[in-house]
Amino acid sequence: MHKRQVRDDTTNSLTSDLTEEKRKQLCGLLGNVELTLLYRASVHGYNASAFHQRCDRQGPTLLVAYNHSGYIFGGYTSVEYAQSGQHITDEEAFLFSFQGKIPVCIKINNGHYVRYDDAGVPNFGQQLYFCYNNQPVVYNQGGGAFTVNAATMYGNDTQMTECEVYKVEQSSQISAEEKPWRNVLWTAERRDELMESIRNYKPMMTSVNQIRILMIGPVGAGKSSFFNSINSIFMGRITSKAMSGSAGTSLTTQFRTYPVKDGREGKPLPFVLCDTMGLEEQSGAGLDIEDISSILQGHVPDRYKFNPITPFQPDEQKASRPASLQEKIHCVVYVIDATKISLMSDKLEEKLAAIRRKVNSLGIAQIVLMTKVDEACSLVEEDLQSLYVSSYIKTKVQEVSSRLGVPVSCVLPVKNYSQELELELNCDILLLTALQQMLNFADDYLDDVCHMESNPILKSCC
Ligand SMILES: Nc1nc2c(ncn2[C@@H]2O[C@H](COP(=O)(O)OP(=O)(O)O)[C@@H](O)[C@H]2O)c(=O)[nH]1
Ligand SMILES: [Mg+2]
Repeated sequence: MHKRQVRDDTTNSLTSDLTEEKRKQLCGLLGNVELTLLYRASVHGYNASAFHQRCDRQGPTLLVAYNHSGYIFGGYTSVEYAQSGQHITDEEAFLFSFQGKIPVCIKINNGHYVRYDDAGVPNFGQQLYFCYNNQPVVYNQGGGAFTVNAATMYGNDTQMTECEVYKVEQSSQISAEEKPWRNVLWTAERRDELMESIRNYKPMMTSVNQIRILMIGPVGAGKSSFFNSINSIFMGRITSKAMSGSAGTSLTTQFRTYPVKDGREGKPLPFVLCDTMGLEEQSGAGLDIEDISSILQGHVPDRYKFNPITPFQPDEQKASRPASLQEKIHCVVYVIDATKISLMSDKLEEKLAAIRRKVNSLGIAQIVLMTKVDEACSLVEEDLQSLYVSSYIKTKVQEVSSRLGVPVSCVLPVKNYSQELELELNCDILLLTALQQMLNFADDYLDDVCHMESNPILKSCC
């Protein structure tokens, strides 16, 4: 199904400068939408009246500008142009610019109007004007509505080669790939096989009896829910041991290590899920990079209560002795909400990048757990088995992979148990596949440690 979604609304053909890839990425910022090209300045004219003739009363629109330096940038407004003579409030408005291959979003600042709805040329926040003076020019007047940097947004090059406006509509049909982009066996046998292989898993070093998996991610991403979900699968019923919820700031403030038992009276399983306080954007709030470093190296005890003001102070005696390999983290899982990827702030992205550098330097395995795939795509909400035919989920996986700098193959989409009262086969399969992959990755890490370790005792155990 390779339907071109950029439709022409005129009888004479109107072609778009937007490549298929960029169009998909821009759609990704807006949800499951279709774009229809309404106006192309080089064809219809760079003047305000040409713009209004074609773009007024068309509902939400996306403006895409191109300049001589090769920048592609613009903005979205969910409120239609109508020359109403009103100040327009639009909390959904944003500016974007492709930085490298990725579109970066700048949301409108609180308490600012997106524009004064008059007969003038298109502008965002009465700050960034397109077709300024009815010329192929972009003009940044400055102001508080958007935090714009003209250098990063369009390379300070104000000469546009094109300016396009697209009508944005919710897609009536959900785009699906013909062939799944990952193969999953959605059978009860597969679930049992995964459970069995996790039960029987043995870390490849005898000095480690349980793999320690650290979950890191913003508040509300679904860290606690992932533990609850895995625990539920092995308990055979829905459980909620780790407190989960949707509170704005971090509900989990303790470092908790959660072992999972194989059933009520069962043996402990060969992994421990470590749940942390959420990552908050601001420094001095939420989990700090120093805290994470201490956790990674095995210095933070279970139930340690984080203090967002001061990072973890290791007990001097203990810190002088390196923690054993069993106490360290063997796999880091970045838990990211699929519905929030495009809106991830630069600050959070930077914080994650700093953590990733730390984790890389220690050689620890890393995985992205992309949660809430059900909320992200209605196709998936209806039927979880559509996950790997959903084009939208595919673009989200690609986006999170490039924003976090991890390979696509390390991004594992899941749906956690959230409101369910009973276990569900498809949910189980995705969750167990993710867990199995974490154990595989941890094995790779231990294998590396084994090779690097000059200690003959450790060597002998491999
Ligand atoms: N629909 C849906 N909701 C989820 C999923 N994962 C988590 N949630 C919900 O998101 C909210 C925050 O989850 P929580 O696990 O507390 O996030 P944490 O802050 O990362 O520990 C809770 O209300 C969960 O029920 C998911 O995969 N799908
Ligand atoms: Mg939590």
